[in-house]
Parts: sequence; C-alpha cells; structure tokens
Amino acid sequence: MAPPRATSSDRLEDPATDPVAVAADAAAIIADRTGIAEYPIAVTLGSGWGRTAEQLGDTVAEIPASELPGFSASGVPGHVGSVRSVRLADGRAVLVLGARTHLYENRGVRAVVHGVRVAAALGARTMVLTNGAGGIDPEWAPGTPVLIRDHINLTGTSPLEGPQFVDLTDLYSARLRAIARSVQPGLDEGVYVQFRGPQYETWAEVAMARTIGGTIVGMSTALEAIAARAAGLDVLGFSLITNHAAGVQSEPLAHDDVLQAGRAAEPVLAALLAKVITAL
Ligand code: 8IG
Repeated sequence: MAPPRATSSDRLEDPATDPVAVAADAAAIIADRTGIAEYPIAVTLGSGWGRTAEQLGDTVAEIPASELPGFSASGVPGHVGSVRSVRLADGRAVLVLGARTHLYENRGVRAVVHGVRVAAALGARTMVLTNGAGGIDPEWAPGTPVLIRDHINLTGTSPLEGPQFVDLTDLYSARLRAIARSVQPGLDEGVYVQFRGPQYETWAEVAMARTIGGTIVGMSTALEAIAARAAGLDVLGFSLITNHAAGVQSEPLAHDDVLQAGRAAEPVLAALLAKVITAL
C-alpha cells in the first residue's frame, strides 16, 4: 500500500503541535504575499456564499489554501478552496476564507477552526461566519438569509484543548447583530444547531433540535464561533437557508438542490454581506 501523501494539515493533527503556531505560520505567509499585515475583519464563506467576496471590494490577492500551512483543498463540491485579500472602498482589508474544513472530513477539530485562528493571528477583531443550512422555521423559504442569534453545539467536541473555560454569553455579538439588522431591516434571527454530519438529520433529530430551541440545522460554524471567541474576536454569523430541514418538508434532501438554492440566492447574499461588512 502506498504511504499516505503528506499534506500540510498533518502537522496540525500531531498532538505535539501547537495549532496557534501553525496559524501564525499561515498568517505570516498571507501577510507577505498580500503585503497587508493586519486584517481587522475576516469572513468565512459557506455554501451559497462563495461568490459574495467579489462584491466586497477589490481582490488584492488570492492564495490557494493548499499553499498555506494547516489548510487543505476542500473536498466538498461547491466549496471554494482559497484565501483572499479584499480591500473595501474605505481602505480596510478583509480576509476572505473560502476554505472551510468540516468536522465530517475527519481532519480533526483543529483543522476545522484553523481559518479562524489564522484570522486572529492577522489581527482580526471581527469574525463573520457564513454557512448554508437547513431551516426548521417553515416560514423561511430556501434562499432566505438568517442572522445567527445563538448556537447549540451537538458535535460532542470543542476546539478548545485543556481547561479554557471561555464565556460564551453574547457569543454572536448583539452589537454586531444590531448593525446587520440596521442595514437590512427585516432580517430574521435563528438559533443554529450544529450536527456533525455529513448525513442530513432524521426527522426525529430535527424534532429534537426544534424542541431544544433550535431553528437552523447545519454542520459548521458553532465550533468556529467558539474558537473565535476564545481568541478574543467578536462574532457575526449568517445562515443561508438553502432547504427546509428534514421533516419540515416532505421531499428528501438532495445536495444538488441545496447548491442550486445557494446559487439562486447569490446576488442577494452578496449585496447583504457587502452592506453589513461596510457598516462594521
Ligand atoms: I446547505 O438540512 C445544508 N447544510 N445539518 N442539515 C444540516 N446541514 C445542512 C443542511 C441541513 N442543509
């Protein structure tokens, strides 16, 4: 049997490695290649949000994630594998992470939150997390963007190692949510429930998520939000509802339909994200 190909993420998986040091290495390369040492705002793009970066401003540089320590090319169709430097019209630099690793990719939770740690190493104060997700609230038609008010982490894991008793009160900053609602009146808020995936939920799991207070189901974001808060960042989260959660609609879920809903929503999301980020 051929030995497994060494990837830059192997270093993260070694328990002896300090994941923050790997993030610092990636950050140094990004700072060097983009000529920008500080990124006050970072954005992670989830399903449906991939093309919104272009609308934010001028792309200064785009670096394939595979060229940065700790990242690997995304294995999920519809996910973009690069890190981009974008200049807003007002001159601020935004780090756009189009390379998300999911827990279900089995690269470990360090890989899942690596982008957030890179953002922190580049001086980010605000982390904007976006995703595509299932809606439990039947009022949300596919294509509806929803602000994340809070989360429930059902993954059974955490990005924090050791006794770091981080406070998660106001994890999804009320201040930032107020800004988002002020530029986009009528934006609904929801409680995001992170499952491990990759399978979608059974209807009974969705019923449980609803019972415990969830209104959105997804496979990302909660772990990233925890890592962001632990690193001292303010978090703003958006879900694009690409589908009704299982049991909310009668038809089975197909990944292609999910991608299609994401594509259809792109112009709306791009405008929303640009407006919100400019206002931060
Ligand atoms: I897009 O219905 C997308 N991601 N867990 N459930 C979960 N994740 C999702 C869903 C969904 N849709």
